Amino acid sequence: MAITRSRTAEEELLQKIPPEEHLQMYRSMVLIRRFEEMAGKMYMQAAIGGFCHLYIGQEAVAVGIQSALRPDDYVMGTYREHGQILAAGSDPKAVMAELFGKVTGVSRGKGGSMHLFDREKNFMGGTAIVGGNLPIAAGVGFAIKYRGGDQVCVCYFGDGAVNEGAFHESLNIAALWKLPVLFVCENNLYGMGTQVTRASAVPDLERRVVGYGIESAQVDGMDLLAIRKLADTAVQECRSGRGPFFIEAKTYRYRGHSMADPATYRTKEEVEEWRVRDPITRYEKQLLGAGILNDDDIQNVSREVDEIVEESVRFAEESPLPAPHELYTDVYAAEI
Ligand SMILES: Cc1ncc(C[n+]2csc(CCOP(=O)(O)OP(=O)(O)O)c2C)c(N)n1
Repeated sequence: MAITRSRTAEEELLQKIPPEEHLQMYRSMVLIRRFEEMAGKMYMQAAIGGFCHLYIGQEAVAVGIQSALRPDDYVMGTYREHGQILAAGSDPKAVMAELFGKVTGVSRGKGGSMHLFDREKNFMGGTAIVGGNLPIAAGVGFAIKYRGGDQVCVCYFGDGAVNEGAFHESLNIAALWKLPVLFVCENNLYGMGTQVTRASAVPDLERRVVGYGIESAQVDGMDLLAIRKLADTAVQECRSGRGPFFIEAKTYRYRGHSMADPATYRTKEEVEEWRVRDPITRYEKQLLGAGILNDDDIQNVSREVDEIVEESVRFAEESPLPAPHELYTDVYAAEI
């Protein structure tokens, strides 16, 4: 399926989705953007240690996909998962506290940026291993099927993961056993500093899944409404028991691979070209144009989100570090 977008389809969707849902999706994207900008700032002040991979530029993907899910569906994240877990509805305070390594964090301060978990939101974790989350997602899909449920497991990964063995093993078994897994490849064009054209023999990543007989589609990853539309279809496919679905979302990260990356492997012009297509600005214009939001609504969201982010930092700063004895808790499923 090629990338498709038409004016009328866009207008139809703008009208079809209730205004309060539009507001929620818009707020979610702005929250992720501001949260990530703050995380970057906190990292530079050494309040956050270790690695830190920001999601800025990719907000429409997680928010669009999440908007098509039910609360009992599952999500498997990557190490670029701050945006993915916030889209899933986790408390920004607990996410920021985790980045600070505090005991009030979503992983009680033991996971950090790359290992955010939230059992309550069925967010099954970030993973530091490229492609390492795909077999786990297949396992979650198997568990859903084994228990006779109709939930779906979304699995996010980057263009780099497509060249890992785990990708192929997971897609094969998911297709063979018709597991309800929605594979979402966030193709942001780079795996660290390597352009996808230098890493993948077939850079048109959607074609890489043809051999597994999996339904697939590409989508403009900077277009929230297009993602939402495709996600509705894809989630329905998975939920109906017809097996997995693969989405390639063509997106872009504005910042370097991690906070340690000055991103000298690409030009400023390239970054600017993508910024012109910014997913938040684009959606904002669509909502204003359709009269769904007005300037006051936009300002209210901005103020509200800034307060949430400020509060999350305050909460993280004031929270204690895990006590030394916590080294021995939550290590095994049962205490030993
Ligand atoms: C199995 C494995 N190999 C290598 C690495 C080092 N590594 C971390 S991120 C990354 C790039 C992955 O890029 P991509 O999958 O496109 O995701 P993105 O960072 O663009 O979101 C690499 C090679 C790793 N963490 N795991």
